[in-house]
Amino acid sequence: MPKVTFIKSAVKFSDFPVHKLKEIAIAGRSNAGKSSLINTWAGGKVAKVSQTPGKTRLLNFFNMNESYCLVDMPGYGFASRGGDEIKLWRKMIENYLKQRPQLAGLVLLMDMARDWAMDEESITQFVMTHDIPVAVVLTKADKFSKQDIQKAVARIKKQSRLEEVFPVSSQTRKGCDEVEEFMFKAWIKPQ
Ligand SMILES: Nc1nc2c(ncn2[C@@H]2O[C@H](COP(=O)(O)OP(=O)(O)OP(=O)(O)O)[C@@H](O)[C@H]2O)c(=O)[nH]1
Ligand SMILES: [Mg+2]
Repeated sequence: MPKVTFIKSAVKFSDFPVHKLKEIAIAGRSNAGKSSLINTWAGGKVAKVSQTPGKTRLLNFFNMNESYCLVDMPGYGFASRGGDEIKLWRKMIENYLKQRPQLAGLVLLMDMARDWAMDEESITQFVMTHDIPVAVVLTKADKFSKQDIQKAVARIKKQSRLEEVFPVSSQTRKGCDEVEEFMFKAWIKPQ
């Protein structure tokens, strides 16, 4: 089990942790299961799982195995926050990208029940323009049969045109270690 420890929360560059570790951003719609996945990797509660989704407006930095850093990003996509939300989110990512050359990859989480949508497409395009690789993690797999999980993976691969699509359940831990292994091997290890 990876050793995950909370470093700090930050909004602006001056508050970001000072380190040379590579960083991997964990992004996705509110309620997608970002914090839950981090807690599953940790084997305990290090990230806040929101009762009221979409409350987190901060970047939360976590140390992963003393070897790299995970950044839990604020969720996007709550209608109540209006159409400008994705723009604000984009602006925050843009600032983060400009100021964090150590960003090594983006893990985009989405509920397996959902289809790839404009928000996911827009973030992926934006990040890939900056040469940051993207992998998709389909969450809450415990709610689906094996066959439906396979179908969902194929559907999202087709819709997103991305190759790396992983099904996970933070409830059963299934698939979570595979994602961790992928991130490390593909994005961290080759320095
Ligand atoms: N069944 C099931 N529920 C899950 C799973 N992962 C997360 N959830 C539930 O989904 C809800 C949202 O989880 P969070 O981890 O807080 O989601 P988040 O993406 O961090 O949300 P924000 O911080 O609001 O952006 C919680 O009620 C979790 O218990 C999973 O693998 N299976
Ligand atoms: Mg969260």
